[in-house]
Amino acid sequence: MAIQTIQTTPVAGQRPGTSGLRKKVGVFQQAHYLENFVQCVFDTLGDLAGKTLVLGGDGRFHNRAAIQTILKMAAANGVARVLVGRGGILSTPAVSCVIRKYEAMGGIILSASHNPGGPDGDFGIKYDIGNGGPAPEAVTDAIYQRTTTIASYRISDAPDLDIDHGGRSYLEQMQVEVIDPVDDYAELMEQLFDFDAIRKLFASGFTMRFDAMHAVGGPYAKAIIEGRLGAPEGTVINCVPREDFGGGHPDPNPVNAAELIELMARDDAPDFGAASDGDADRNMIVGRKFDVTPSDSLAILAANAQVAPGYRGGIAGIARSMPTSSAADRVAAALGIPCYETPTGWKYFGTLLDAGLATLCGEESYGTGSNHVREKDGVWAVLFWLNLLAVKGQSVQQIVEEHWQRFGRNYYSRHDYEGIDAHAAKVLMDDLRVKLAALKGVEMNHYTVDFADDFEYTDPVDGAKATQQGIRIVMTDGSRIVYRLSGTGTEGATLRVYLERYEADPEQHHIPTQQALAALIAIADSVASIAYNTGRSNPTVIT
Ligand code: VG1
Ligand code: CO
Repeated sequence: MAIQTIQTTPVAGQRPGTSGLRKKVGVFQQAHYLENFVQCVFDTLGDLAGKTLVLGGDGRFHNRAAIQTILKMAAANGVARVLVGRGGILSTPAVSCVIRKYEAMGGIILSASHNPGGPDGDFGIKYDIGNGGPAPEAVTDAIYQRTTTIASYRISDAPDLDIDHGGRSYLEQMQVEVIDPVDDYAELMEQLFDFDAIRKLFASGFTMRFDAMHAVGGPYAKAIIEGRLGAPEGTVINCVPREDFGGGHPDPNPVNAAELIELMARDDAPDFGAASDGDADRNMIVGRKFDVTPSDSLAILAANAQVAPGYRGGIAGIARSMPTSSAADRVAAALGIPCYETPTGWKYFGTLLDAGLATLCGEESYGTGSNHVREKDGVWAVLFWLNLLAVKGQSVQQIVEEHWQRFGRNYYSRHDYEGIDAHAAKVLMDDLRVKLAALKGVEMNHYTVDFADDFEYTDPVDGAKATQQGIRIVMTDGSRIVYRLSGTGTEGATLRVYLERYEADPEQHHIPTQQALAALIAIADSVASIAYNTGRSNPTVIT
């Protein structure tokens, strides 16, 4: 065994997006591509002597090969110890949990999350820092800068390591410990939620279907929900992580998890339905014949946090991404706690959680989480709902409708225009920016524009600034239209249009969502000339 220094040259385009570096598998398979990026991560971290690194991924195609490469590079760069999930498997929240529990320097997660996998699909890599959260922009910027000048990387020529059996071994001087992917995480969940109450709920005949979408949430949901909580076998479906996610799109929304939605729409549907994404940090919550929007889910968990032992002492604050509906703000106001509005991406919640300013966080994109780790957490959200259902003894629909009665309903929808021409998307956003100032006071479709701007954020803890985080048009009644370009896609551009309208009157709480938002949808199209600019008359995905 020897440590090699391999000459290389910079590869263009290695700037991490909303959540890590994501590219087609074929790009990651190019010579030096992964190695360059990983070396830049190590170079940015500085002295690695004596440090522990956590390593795992969502099991998608190329995961195992990438794990071996990274192990050999970690050894060659002087990392003291790596904790790697057995089979190369660790969900994103589990990596966060393990980093925190073992006080690791950080972790590398191999995942393109909700993006499709397989040889023709996407691959991705992201770095989590010592608090267990996504590297903040200062770190990802430094990594990116380094990718533009890299000249060599270090790697051991040792043979591949056995990662399929637990236990310790050595690679060069580095200790490698293969850990059970689920145990530490399951133990943490047991501390947060009332497992006895949930066990009783299942024992009483309560039925559930959890669709793991052939992704990494499967082993966690199976071990916890069927194993520790005693739900009958078959409660968790599609629970073996597959390299291509069974050919599906592991994005738990009503469009991609159509099979679950169809099941939940039947008269004999289970009491509760849920799904998680590729790396198990997203969650979808479904009742019988009733979908819960992620924005409502955050608000409802916040309003009822005390049902769970982990939050019995109350919550300090809530944080939500800007495009997420303001349903959580109303709960925060009622609780007399702050609600923070951050740019899209979990990395912006880390400082608020570390400082104890926020306890619960959420994004409209099916992401919910808390200060138990520093990533969003799909299985956690599902267990929180189970705890809530066990304590309340009501249906999902009853819980949501009672919430609306108390706080009002924030009608909410996101329209995605996927895979549009990148230049056309840029033109659309640039044109919108030019129009913003003139929109103030303009009346359209019975709405009057209160203000329109490009969202900017200054982190209240460390003062870091983020600009151009989404264009918002806010109406005098608080209704909003937000436009953003996705930072996770790998083909062309994706335009996201977020729509929100508040309705206090319970008599008006049962309008179909797209109908309730029709006037705003029309304004969104006309102000941004979406059809004209993108050549699309309809969104590709509506959630
Ligand atoms: C999307 C979501 C964002 C989420 C991100 C990562 O980003 O909108 O809310 O944090 O995905 O989620 P974008 O830039 O495409 O809108 V995941 O589950 O891919 O880690
Ligand atoms: Co994800």
